[in-house]
Amino acid sequence: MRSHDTIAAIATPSGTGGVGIIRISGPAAGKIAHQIFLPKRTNCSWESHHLYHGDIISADGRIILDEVLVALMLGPHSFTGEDILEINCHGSPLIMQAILSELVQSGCRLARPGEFSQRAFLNGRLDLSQAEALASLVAARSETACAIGLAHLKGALGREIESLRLELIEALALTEASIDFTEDLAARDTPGILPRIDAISERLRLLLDSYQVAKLYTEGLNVVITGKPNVGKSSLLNTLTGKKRAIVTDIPGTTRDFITDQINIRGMPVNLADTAGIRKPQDMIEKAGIDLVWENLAKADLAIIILDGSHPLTREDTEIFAAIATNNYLVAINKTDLPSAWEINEINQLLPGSKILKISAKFGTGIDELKNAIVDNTGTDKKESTGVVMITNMRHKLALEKALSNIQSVKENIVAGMSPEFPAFDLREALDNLDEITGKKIDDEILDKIFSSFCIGK
Ligand SMILES: Nc1nc2c(ncn2[C@@H]2O[C@H](COP(=O)(O)OP(=O)(O)O)[C@@H](O)[C@H]2O)c(=O)[nH]1
Ligand SMILES: [Mg+2]
Repeated sequence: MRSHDTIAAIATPSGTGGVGIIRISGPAAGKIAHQIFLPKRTNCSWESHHLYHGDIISADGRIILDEVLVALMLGPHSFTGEDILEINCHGSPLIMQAILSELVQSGCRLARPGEFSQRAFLNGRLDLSQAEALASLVAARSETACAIGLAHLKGALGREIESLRLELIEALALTEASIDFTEDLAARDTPGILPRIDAISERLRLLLDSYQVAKLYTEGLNVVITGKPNVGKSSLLNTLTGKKRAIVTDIPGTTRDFITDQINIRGMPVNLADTAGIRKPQDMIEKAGIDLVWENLAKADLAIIILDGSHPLTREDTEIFAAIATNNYLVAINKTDLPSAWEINEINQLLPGSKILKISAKFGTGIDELKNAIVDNTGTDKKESTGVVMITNMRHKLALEKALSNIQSVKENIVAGMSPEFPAFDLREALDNLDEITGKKIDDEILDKIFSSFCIGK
């Protein structure tokens, strides 16, 4: 694809910084470079992918806008596949805006969000899964999310999809061969077809399974700290985050709002929420706070039930056990720095098989064990080590689910003794669904929607 217009955008975040980068891509990039850049040395040869030192000057040549380093990267060997000019100027928003205005005066159009990546995709420099990986890499909130984004950018997902495509094409070729040469033949008579189909569906399933785990590393694990008033929920939030995030007092019912913060445990972002203590509410505000707890508990990946080890258990504690028993939870007995008022086996019967930890939120004891238990509870370490390519993107998940359902109908039709046209049809559908992931076959409207969620300048 050749674009007719040349686009420009500030690629670095808004605000002040040491350096700011402005990107220009399109057919006029070279001409604009000559117009606005005055090299320090007279013999500037404008070799591709070389940095040159000089000034950016206004169109009339009278004002120096900044002293910069510029590089011209000639297509097709550039990020977008087009000619690109990159200006490294000083990171002042005023300077960057002035240069951008000058570029617009010289004929550039302001780039839309994601337009550089969209051009890279349309020029075959990246497949769609790689372009999307760029956006998730930029937005990643944990080391693992970065690693997954980088692996996809390097083509890991694209290669897995390509290899699945080849398997599908082979299965389709075998099936179609029987349509062409034999009449009244059932698809199940195609040699070796069923084991192939089973292998494909197993690989699709593995990719789909990776979504839950990868989602934890990209979006984080949602943990709600719950329990009756005064057991130390807010103290635990503060100890886990290392900040005075929530107010701690010995007055029951201090926390009324839903207070959230994020920490990182063994590379996993954990979204923590401190909540109002659950009891019979004493006023409207407390009731609203407690209603919010129930709402959020229903959505949480994990609840931490806090109990006060220094006071006897009460009906409020056991009511929480009863209400939460269907959730995924851990029990933390707090205030273990004080003499204990009850024995663990009192709750073993009420919450059989649950993981119970002893902590002191006030003095930080048992906190590392609790952090480990939070991540162990997700069971991710085991799955991570299987070395499967992981998917993190909802669009990819939906496409893979559709492909898996196509493959399931292929199998059902083969087993039911249908003629080969039926599985051939579903195999083609499965191919189309996989092609949506890499963008081999995709609607322009969907493409525009995908790229419009990217940052400007990417
Ligand atoms: N001794 C002791 N006191 C604690 C501990 N954790 C919290 N507290 C005290 O218990 C009271 C209630 O704590 P808070 O965190 O506000 O409880 P919440 O109502 O569950 O949020 C405060 O006086 C805290 O200082 C602990 O581990 N040991
Ligand atoms: Mg509190």
